[in-house]
Amino acid sequence: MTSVSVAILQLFREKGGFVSGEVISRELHVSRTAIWKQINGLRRAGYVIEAVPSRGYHLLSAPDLLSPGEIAGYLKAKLIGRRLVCLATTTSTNSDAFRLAEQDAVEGTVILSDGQSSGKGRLGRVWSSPEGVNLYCSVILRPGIMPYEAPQLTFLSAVAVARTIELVSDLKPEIKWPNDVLIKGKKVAGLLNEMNAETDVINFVILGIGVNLNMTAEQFPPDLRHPATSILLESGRPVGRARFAALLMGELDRLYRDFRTNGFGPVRAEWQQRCNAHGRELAISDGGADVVKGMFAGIDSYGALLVAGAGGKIERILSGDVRIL
Ligand code: BT5
Repeated sequence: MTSVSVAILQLFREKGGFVSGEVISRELHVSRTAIWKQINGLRRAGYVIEAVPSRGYHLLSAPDLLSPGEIAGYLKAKLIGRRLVCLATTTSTNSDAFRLAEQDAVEGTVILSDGQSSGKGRLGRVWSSPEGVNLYCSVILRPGIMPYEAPQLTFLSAVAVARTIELVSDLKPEIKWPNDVLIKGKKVAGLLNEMNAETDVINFVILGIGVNLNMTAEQFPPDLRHPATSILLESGRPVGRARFAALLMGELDRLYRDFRTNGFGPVRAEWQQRCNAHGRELAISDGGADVVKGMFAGIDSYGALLVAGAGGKIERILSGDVRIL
């Protein structure tokens, strides 16, 4: 999509209703003939645009495309999304982001793809990524923090995803330690953060975010580790992918800029509020019998789950299966 078409779409969204050729021409410094050509290009890409001689152009509907033009129309973020790379397909947006970050891509670059052929979960697991229905994106950050503080950014992305789900639906998402977002106990989003670091400096962090937006029941693989769902399945209404992507970038932007000024405190507080274990008793097992039991006591700055055992002794949990009793 050309930069003029992107700007025309932005004008349609800003002004609403009919926008005259004269206004477009004046604001974008392009001729009326050039506008006509761009409008026809947009129509070929699936946009339905009405043209009435005395009134101008009117955007009636937009395809559910994950294109820079569609996303830019909704995007208000300053840092996150200042460069957008939208792909029709790829192996994994995290791998693409890693490569771009190694080539000095600016902080805030976001890579999105319509589908992924080898979407990555944690520990070598696979993230199911059918085309055209969900959000798969990776954000490049260059935070001035120590490598051991990097898990803080995973918590930040979980809060951003939960906030965005609330913006587009009436659903009440919950966060499950360490990195899942759930709706009614079923996984709707997964986060995979990767980094390139030396002993005491982070070169960059990749926030990998997968959210099941419009996936149907048949599109889920049968052998998932935990029950899974999508926003469509839970709310009964499809979600515009570009709008969701832009709103998510907006929340990431707000949280990240606050994080850089005020540190991890605000993110930690909101994460703890939104955690499904908030105020609950937990049992943690290492695959076999329960090893620790106690009340949820939050998370620490290294990403550990804190559990208050009998007598108030705080245990730090770094891995394991967490059950709510
Ligand atoms: C995660 O791993 O939850 C991290 C997923 C991160 C995906 C994003 S998409 C954009 C970016 N690019 C990438 O290549 N990755 C990131 P984990 O906690 O290990 O969960 C993986 C497990 O969840 C799998 O083993 C399945 O059982 C299950 N699963 C796979 N696909 C799923 C889906 N679409 N929805 C819910 N569960 C799924």
